[in-house]
Amino acid sequence: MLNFENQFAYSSMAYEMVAHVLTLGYAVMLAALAYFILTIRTVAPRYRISSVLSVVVMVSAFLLLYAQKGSWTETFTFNAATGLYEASASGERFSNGFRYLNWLIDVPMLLIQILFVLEIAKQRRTSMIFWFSLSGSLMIITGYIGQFYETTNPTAWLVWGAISTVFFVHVLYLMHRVINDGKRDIPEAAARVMSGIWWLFLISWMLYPGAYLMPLFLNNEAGVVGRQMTFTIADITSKVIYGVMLSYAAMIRSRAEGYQEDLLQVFSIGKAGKTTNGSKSVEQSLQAMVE
Ligand code: RET
Repeated sequence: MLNFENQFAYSSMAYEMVAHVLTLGYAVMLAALAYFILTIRTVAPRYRISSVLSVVVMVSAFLLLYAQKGSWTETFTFNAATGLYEASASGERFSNGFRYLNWLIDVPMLLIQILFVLEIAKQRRTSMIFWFSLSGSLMIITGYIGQFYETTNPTAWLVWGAISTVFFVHVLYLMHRVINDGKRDIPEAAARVMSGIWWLFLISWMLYPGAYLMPLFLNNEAGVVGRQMTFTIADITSKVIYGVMLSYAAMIRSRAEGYQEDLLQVFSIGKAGKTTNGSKSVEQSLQAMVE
């Protein structure tokens, strides 16, 4: 894959900005991985699948972004004669292709995740899982093919991008409908979080086609830095902030349904002689949960 990143030589500033922004990307994924594991017990068991899916997304994104940073630093080396970072002698090329294959895992996970926090009938959930996975995957696969033509055949690049956009619009349509229907029967505060999630989703997902089209707007060093920055911002919002907001909505729903902290947590705090609510004994707390 001959992405436009391979067409330029970079000033130290541009080279380092890309290296830093890619590092930020995978560092955030690792930090968020800890967050999703540590907060899983703050939601009732029926919502935990959402946190589990966030964990899956974080692990794959961490590994991919780590590899992506390696690809950048291996592809370009400093040339003292020109004072620029240029393609290294190894012949290694920089490719965004890894990202697309990572999305193939993450996109269906992110779309399916919300179905476990909204109120939705089981049968409809199954059909939504099917359509989300199908359209989401086709959107990525067609965009992935388009990437191969980025620098060699602009028409093919744009046509595949347009085909991908058709599936993207379908995903947006499905998501809009599912959020609108699914927030009706949940507590007001959780419904408000869901409305916020819709806007976050819409804006963050639109950044990806923007990054795809970057060579059209800025076919130079600045465009390369801009594309990698856009990808990182999009990754942090569409995966991490989205996941945090979903777990928050799940927390509100859990509390509204009378869910208290997990049994094990009550027990371990109880062992130290204190209880979560300060007044009841461990036995009383456990008894209350059983009832
Ligand atoms: C492509 C190709 C050009 C047209 C469109 C695209 C959309 C990509 C999207 C990707 C979302 C990725 C996410 C990843 C999270 O891990 C494929 C760039 C419309 C929307 C959310």
